[in-house]
Amino acid sequence: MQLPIYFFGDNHFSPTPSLSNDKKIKKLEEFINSLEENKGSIFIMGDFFDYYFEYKKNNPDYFDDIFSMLDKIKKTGFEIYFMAGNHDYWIGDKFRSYTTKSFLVDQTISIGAKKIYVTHGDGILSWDKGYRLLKTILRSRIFNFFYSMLPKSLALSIAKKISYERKDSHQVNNALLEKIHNELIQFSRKEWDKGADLVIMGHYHHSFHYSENNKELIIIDDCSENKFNYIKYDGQSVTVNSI
Ligand SMILES: [Mn+2]
Repeated sequence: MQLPIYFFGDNHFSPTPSLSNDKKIKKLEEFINSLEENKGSIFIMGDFFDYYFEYKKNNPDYFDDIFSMLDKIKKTGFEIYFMAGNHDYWIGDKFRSYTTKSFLVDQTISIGAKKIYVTHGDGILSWDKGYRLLKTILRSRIFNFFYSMLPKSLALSIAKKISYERKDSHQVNNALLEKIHNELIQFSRKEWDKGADLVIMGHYHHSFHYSENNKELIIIDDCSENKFNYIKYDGQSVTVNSI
């Protein structure tokens, strides 16, 4: 993996056109153009798409603009890594071909001075039990097989409904937020004990930075139409930035 590494995610690009979606695509372009280097790595941490399901053939052209942008980034000299989120787990060979490597499970990256544990961040909380079961079902081969048989327009409308109802929490009260952070710190401690220096995740759509004993947890905020949040790791240190 080339340094520096830029981590971001939760762009939630929509399969249906909208002004807000166009603005988000522009923001991604603005971010890419702002990079001073012409090589390094882009690490997309999941929920890049609000909905992505890849068919064996005849895929809808919802994301062609984004694919051509990924193509351009890669041709510039950047490597592109992708970790699936809860909205875009159903990637296939087509999407993979635009990335250097795509991951369906959490990764530990050992490069430079730090060991970094990367996760999208869903399914960690103790009260997510029901969700974890749903996650197993939705990711199963049998579900994928039957879902892929549905007419594409029906599949999209079902997905939109699920996505709408399961929108990752944007607004939570402070008491719940504290509970969430405590659980994510507990989760991180396990990875720190296993040797990670830094745990990074997205999914929660806000930023949070915690450290103890030289170990760190960073939750990266999302990439909206107004603000593109990212982390830069240069092999020595990590900075949290936005554009
Ligand atoms: Mn998510």
